[in-house]
Amino acid sequence: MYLFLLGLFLIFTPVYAESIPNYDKPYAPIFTDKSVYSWTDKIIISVIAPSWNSNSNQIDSIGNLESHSIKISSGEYFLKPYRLTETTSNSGIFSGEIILTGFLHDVDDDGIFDTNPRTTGNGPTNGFLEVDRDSAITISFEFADGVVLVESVPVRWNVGTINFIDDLLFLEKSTMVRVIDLDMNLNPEAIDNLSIQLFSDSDVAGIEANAIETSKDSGSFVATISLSQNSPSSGNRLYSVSGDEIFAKYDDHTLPKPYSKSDTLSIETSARVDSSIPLIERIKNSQITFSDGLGYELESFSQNSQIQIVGNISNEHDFKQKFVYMFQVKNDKHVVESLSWIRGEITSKQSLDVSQSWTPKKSGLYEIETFVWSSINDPTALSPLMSTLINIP
Ligand SMILES: [Ca+2]
Ligand SMILES: [Ca+2]
Ligand SMILES: [Ca+2]
Ligand SMILES: [Ca+2]
Repeated sequence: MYLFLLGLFLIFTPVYAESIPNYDKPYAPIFTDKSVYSWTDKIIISVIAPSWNSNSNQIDSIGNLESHSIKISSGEYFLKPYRLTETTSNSGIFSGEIILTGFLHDVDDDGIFDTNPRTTGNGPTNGFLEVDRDSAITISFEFADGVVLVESVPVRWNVGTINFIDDLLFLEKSTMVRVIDLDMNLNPEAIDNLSIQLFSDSDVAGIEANAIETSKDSGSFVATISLSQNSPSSGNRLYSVSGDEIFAKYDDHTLPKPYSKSDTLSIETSARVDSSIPLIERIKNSQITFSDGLGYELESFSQNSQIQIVGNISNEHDFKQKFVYMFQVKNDKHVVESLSWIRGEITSKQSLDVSQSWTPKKSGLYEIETFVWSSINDPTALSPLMSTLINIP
């Protein structure tokens, strides 16, 4: 009885030829290099199928047999059979790639289509496949008779992002603007580019800068621009003055649902432009002097008689500046007896006298401090603090 069963087992156990997989180990997961793709991406496909490594001394292939084919499909379009080749002669891992070719679409609103949709190729690296915006790529492999492995990855468009690489921009220096829109990597084997509009408070017409893809397959685009107050806007140079806001705008014509395929969204960012001169050197604050009510310089002081404290600031730079000039009087116990300020704007190369009256009520030693801030709300010092000691007899 036992011998009879064993005999049957031997008879019915199939014996495979070298090129046919081991049915007892139906292990062949399919992998893609990303979990989501855009419409013109490259897809790298790997299939782990050790049982298809028929010859450990040579590179084997899978997918090109009619009986055990690989099909790569995007709905109505497909590549079949598609051949994948072993990564090394004994790896049992098979790989290949295809390039998605999207559909006819104008990505920059110039009236000209920017894609070349086509479906062609039989592997392992020459495949091109048309694909729609909201679809999926399905890879199937008939691993063994009646055993079909399937992997599916979604394809969709993305909303682009834009940002300045620096938080604060400086005049007469260059800066970079970056757009990330994976949908604009129209050719994953070449550097693509797109245009960014830039304008400033001082030049609302602005410029159109060309942003270059950072590598062949990054979908990240960078434009280098310079900001100048001495030259008009031209090329990648934008006219602006200190204090301007600089705007960068990218029009995304490749938007995901719920947008329609023909929708456009302007993606914008802005940054403040500042002079490259350090803040503390923006305004020159001179030593104070003292005068009487008629403007004559005071040689001595006395209790209960009014003193005019006269300060002077100058703007040696070629841009106008807003400022707040502060007077502060402290007694010998460091208690503030008087605090006042003058708010104003100083034009380029201008010198301004600022004065404030003060009447000492008691004798003693007083410290008079003057300082310049950019505003009451923004206590950024535009010059070093100046301090003077006076004695009231
Ligand atoms: Ca092999
Ligand atoms: Ca176009
Ligand atoms: Ca590219
Ligand atoms: Ca997009």
